Amino acid sequence: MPDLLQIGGITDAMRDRLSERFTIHQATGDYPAEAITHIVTNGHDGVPADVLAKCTNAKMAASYGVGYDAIDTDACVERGIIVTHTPDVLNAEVASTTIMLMLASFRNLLADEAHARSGAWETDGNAPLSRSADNRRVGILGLGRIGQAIADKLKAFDADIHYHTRSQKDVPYTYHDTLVGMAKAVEVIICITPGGPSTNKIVNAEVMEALGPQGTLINVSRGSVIDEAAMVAALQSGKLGYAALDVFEEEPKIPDALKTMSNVVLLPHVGSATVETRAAMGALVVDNVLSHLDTGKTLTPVPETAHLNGS
Ligand code: NAP
Ligand code: 8YV
Repeated sequence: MPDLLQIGGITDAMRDRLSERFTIHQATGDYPAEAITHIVTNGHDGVPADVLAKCTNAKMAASYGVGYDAIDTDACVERGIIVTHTPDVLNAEVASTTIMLMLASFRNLLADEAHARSGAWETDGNAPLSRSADNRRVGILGLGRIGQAIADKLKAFDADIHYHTRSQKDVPYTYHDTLVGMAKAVEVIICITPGGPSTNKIVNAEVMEALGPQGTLINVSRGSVIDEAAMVAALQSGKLGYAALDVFEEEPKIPDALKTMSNVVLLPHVGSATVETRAAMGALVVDNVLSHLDTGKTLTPVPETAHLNGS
């Protein structure tokens, strides 16, 4: 059987299917680098440069996740390695997580839950009023597969939807050709672009000040998209009102300052993390690997390596 390198965790269902066709080696142990033909990884671990250098016969790397900013696709193309990811199967889940963050922030879900659970309702009376999540002007930074799914779900809350991307889309929402321009026009910004150099810290102090003291910043994209230090400062000074965050610059580390702020909601990168959606993502990873093994072609190559499909 051919040899496959596993970087990071995989589900039992993935292991069961892959082990019928491959000998699986763990990247954390000793492995026969030159025998490795296929690599399975994820959006956090990527494919480290030393692994790429050692696995001289690798032909494909399948990533468990849609975002692949942790993978050096230029280096993979140079080596003729096709990279796949898991688009679309997680759109609805990440959109639900986004709505959950928005509701938690606007409706004080966590403070109110603590008020009920702690007995403070009996001793101190009613919890303070929260902000309505309905009829808000919401700006989506990145209107791709997931951004569109978020816009669809926001319609249930009668949101007035704005967006900023590099190129205008054929959609009935208000387009802004600058991020600062969008920030001035909306009450909420939802970040859902890819990570990587083109989006690095594009949500900077100027954008956050434009969003303003009543503004809410939601990030379900990558921690790198927001200037995290500037966000902490803006939240502390009141120049930015609220933040609801699933992703961070140095995961799994979260700046201590954020952990103590009552105007912040924090999640540990769980945008797609349900049993059902992770099963669909895992199945697509394995489908890609087996399709490559059997036909030389993959199902969902990342655009940068798509020209290698079938070659
Ligand atoms: P996608 O379909 O490729 O959409 C990306 C969108 O971002 C496009 O509308 C694109 O439009 C826009 N964009 C790209 N670069 C930009 C830039 N520099 N400035 C402004 N807009 C830019 O990707 P997707 O499937 O929706 O996934 C988006 C990202 O979500 C992933 O890459 C991943 O990082 C993140 N994600 C997070 C979780 C989580 O658990 N929190 C789960 C899944 C995905 P233009 O090209 O026109 O600019
Ligand atoms: C996962 C994600 O947490 O798909 C992505 O880009 O960020 C999430 O779905 C991650 O990639 C799993 O490895």
